[in-house]
Amino acid sequence: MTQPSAAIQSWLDKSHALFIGGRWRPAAGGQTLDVYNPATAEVISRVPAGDAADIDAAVNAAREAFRSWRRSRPSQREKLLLDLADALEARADDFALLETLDNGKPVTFSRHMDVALAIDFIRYTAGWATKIEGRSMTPSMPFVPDDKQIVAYTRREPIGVVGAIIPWNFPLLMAVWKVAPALAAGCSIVLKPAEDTPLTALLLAELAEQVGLPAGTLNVVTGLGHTAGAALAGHPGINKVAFTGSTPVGKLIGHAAMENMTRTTLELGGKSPVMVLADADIEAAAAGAAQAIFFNQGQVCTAGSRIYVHASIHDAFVARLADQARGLTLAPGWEPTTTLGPLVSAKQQHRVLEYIDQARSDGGTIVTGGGKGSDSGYFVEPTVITGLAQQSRCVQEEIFGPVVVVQAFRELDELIELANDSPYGLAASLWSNDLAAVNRLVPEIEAGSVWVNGHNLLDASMPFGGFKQSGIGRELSDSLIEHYTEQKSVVMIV
Ligand code: TXE
Repeated sequence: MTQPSAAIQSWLDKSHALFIGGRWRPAAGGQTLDVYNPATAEVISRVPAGDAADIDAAVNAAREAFRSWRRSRPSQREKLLLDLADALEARADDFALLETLDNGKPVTFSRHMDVALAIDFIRYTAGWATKIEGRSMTPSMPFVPDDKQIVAYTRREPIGVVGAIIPWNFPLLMAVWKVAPALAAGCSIVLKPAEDTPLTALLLAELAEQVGLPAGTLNVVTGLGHTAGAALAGHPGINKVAFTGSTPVGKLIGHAAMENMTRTTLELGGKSPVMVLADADIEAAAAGAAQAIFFNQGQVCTAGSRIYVHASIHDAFVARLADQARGLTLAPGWEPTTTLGPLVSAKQQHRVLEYIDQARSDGGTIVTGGGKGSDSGYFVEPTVITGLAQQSRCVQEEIFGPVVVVQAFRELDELIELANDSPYGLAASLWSNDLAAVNRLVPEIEAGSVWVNGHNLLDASMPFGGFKQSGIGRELSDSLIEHYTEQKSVVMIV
């Protein structure tokens, strides 16, 4: 095992604190939460269990900071974000190892996906700070004397204090997906990381302090969802809640936010179809489909968890997909050869194994996998299932683990129906070089992202979010302008 460096070990061992108003302090109630290493089920650190009193203090600190931060020069905000990205880059290896110890994911992915993408995204978003614009209009208004002029324009103003609640599957990346747009737009923010994976958010706050982000602009409160999270979502002092997590919790948050007319963006669950047409390059499609479901142990909101493959190539495809699954190396994430780590928690492992049992009792065939694959830690083997009906739970519900169901289709109309037969609509991928078929399908698929001959083709410049119960609003791209600012119409008679 790669042992954490002495510096990281002492960071893990220290008494962690909440970051509120530029100061580090214990939770008001004095409680802590244990942080587990999912590969060993051992406690590796403890963080404060913040609750409503801490959320209140953090929101007040953020409100206070917002008074001057909203007037800060855009170029200053851009520079601070670029400094934050540089500071993150300088500690990239530490962040990657912490993410692996906390979440379980293979360290190669932590370093070259999670941390690398977080750095890129902060840099991309920094540039928007100086590009927030309004429009000028030429209204025709009655009763304005002819010798007067009407000057009319719109301003984009920072929305205010943002409450961000994030999940455990990409802890650092989800933190920066909320923190960077908020800060670029001139908002202050209270961040509540997931209780399972709070570590990199705390280290990120240390970097924010180091680069000189003004006190109170970024606040981090670790704690449980139904206490700290609920207090944040329902707090009248926040102007916007940005949430990524499960659809049921997203609905609770949406209801709570609506009480105060708090603006919301919700990035929720998914059950994304992978559609393999008859002409597809079968090797590439099987390798791509394996990546689509097994990346991050399947704990990805866009995971390609339903595969629809043309009946003429179904058996050959399933054989290749199963080979891909068997070729993965299931081991602790810190080993450099690991390609599939443990799931994040005992709860998640239990949930995923229950779905596999459900597939068995629904008459499905477990082509490969189906077990834990290890007696220690929260592992689940990469699992390929066939022979299930469209209405079975494993086809309809988000499993959030390395488990994929393959079904056959014959006609494109049938494929469209099957693909859209889901409460979710986050993403979809198509594997084909038949341009006529691809262009027939793209407009029909109910999903916020459609990828062709690839999966998870995300970039900071492309809007990301869901149709249907996969959420409300978009992230990435220029969406901070819509979701982190208010629009004001100004009309003058001069
Ligand atoms: O998610 P939760 P859980 C899905 C996935 C997974 C399932 C359960 O299917 O198996 O959800 O995971 C906070 N008020 N996704 O239970 O509860 C919580 O503290 C306010 C998909 O871990 O949604 C954490 O910070 N906040 C998803 C965050 O919500 C509350 C990623 C997410 O946790 C709260 C994660 C409450 N009442 C899970 N209850 C994706 N789409 O990426 C919880 N939280």
